[in-house]
This record gives sequence, structure tokens and C-alpha cells, in this order.
Amino acid sequence: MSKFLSLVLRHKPEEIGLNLDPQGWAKVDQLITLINRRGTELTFPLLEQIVATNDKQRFIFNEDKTKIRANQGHSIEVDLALQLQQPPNLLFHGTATRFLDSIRTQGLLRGSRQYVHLALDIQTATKVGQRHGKPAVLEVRAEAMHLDEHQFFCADNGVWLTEHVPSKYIEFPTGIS
Ligand code: HQG
Repeated sequence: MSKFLSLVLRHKPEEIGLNLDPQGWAKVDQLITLINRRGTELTFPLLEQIVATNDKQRFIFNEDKTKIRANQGHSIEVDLALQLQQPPNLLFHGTATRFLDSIRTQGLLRGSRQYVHLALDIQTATKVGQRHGKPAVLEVRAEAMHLDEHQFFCADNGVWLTEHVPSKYIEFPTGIS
């Protein structure tokens, strides 16, 4: 269910006929109705449980729990109204070894998502990289980027976001190919 929620709240709301507002919020009532209509049981208490226990805090309710949205990871254009923030000195990006040559040339690109996703720690980045193949963790000199006027945002679940990481700010792992 969590994966399906990610799909409709980040990428393809039209898959179930869901409306997202410009800030990415879906109406909880509508979401529950539409998912049940597909034959998958979803209740409000179950949705509450998913939001509360999701390992990466992928979803968030508004104050009165009438709306829900994904905290990050969107490929559709939404305005999360994230505040610009000063990043820590270093952030990490998990990728697969087969992408390294291309990243050396182009830097980190956001691809189909709104932002490049960066993690606070190596362990999280390693898990992200494993999704794509043999993992490689890149160190990103975030503070140096910030000093050079690159913008950083921190999503409500602690994932750091920026639009592009030029290769000169990336420390590549040695001995990996
Ligand atoms: C790679 C998950 C070639 C990039 C995670 C990555 C994250 C390049 C892939 C969030 C490249 C894109 C996002 C370049 C970047 N040449 N490959 N120049 N620049 N890439 O899935 O960062 O579990 O769109 O390294 O935890 O893997 O869904 O991004 O391997 O936070 O909540 O292109 O999604 O969160 O892959 O993952 P993705 P990502 P959830």
C-alpha cells in the first residue's frame, strides 16, 4: 500500500483519477474512496498507521488530517513550499556503479524527479544506491555548493534536495567500477 501511495501521490495521481492541488495535497476522503473502488481495502485508521510508521516518513497529513501528500520524490510538478536551508558540510548520494562515468561527466542530474536527492548519512545513501544495482556512495560538498549560491531544501522527512550537483563538488569512491 505504501508503494502504491507513493505512485499516486508522487507520480501518477491520474492512475486512479485522484486530484492533487498545486502543493501536492490530495483529499483524504477522495483518496480512500478511489483506492477502495479499485478493490483494495483502505480505511482511515490504516492510512494513519501507514503515515505514522512508514520507514522514511514518506507521507504527511495536514493539521486536521483531511489532506495528505508525499514529503518528497515527486516527478509531477508540485510546489512543496520548502524553505531554503543551509546544508551540512557533507551530504551523500547513493547510486549504482554503472552510472559513475556519466555522473563524472554530467554531475548529478535530477532526471524525472523535481530534485536530486541527498542523504545525511552513508547508510541511507547505500540503501538508495542498492535500488539501482551495485551501490556506490558519493560524497557531496554541500557547504561549498551553498557558498557558491546553489540552493538547498530539506524535506519534512530529512531528505536534502537540490537541482543539480556539478561534478566538481563530488568526491567519487576510489577502486570502484
Ligand atoms: C542517477 C527514494 C547517470 C542517480 C530514495 C540515481 C531517494 C545519474 C538515478 C529518492 C546521473 C535516478 C530518490 C547522471 C543521477 N548520469 N545517472 N548524470 N545523475 N543519476 O530513483 O536518488 O524510497 O530518480 O544516481 O530513497 O535513486 O522512493 O533517484 O541512481 O530518496 O521514498 O539516476 O527515492 O525514496 O534514480 O532516489 P531516482 P534516487 P523512496
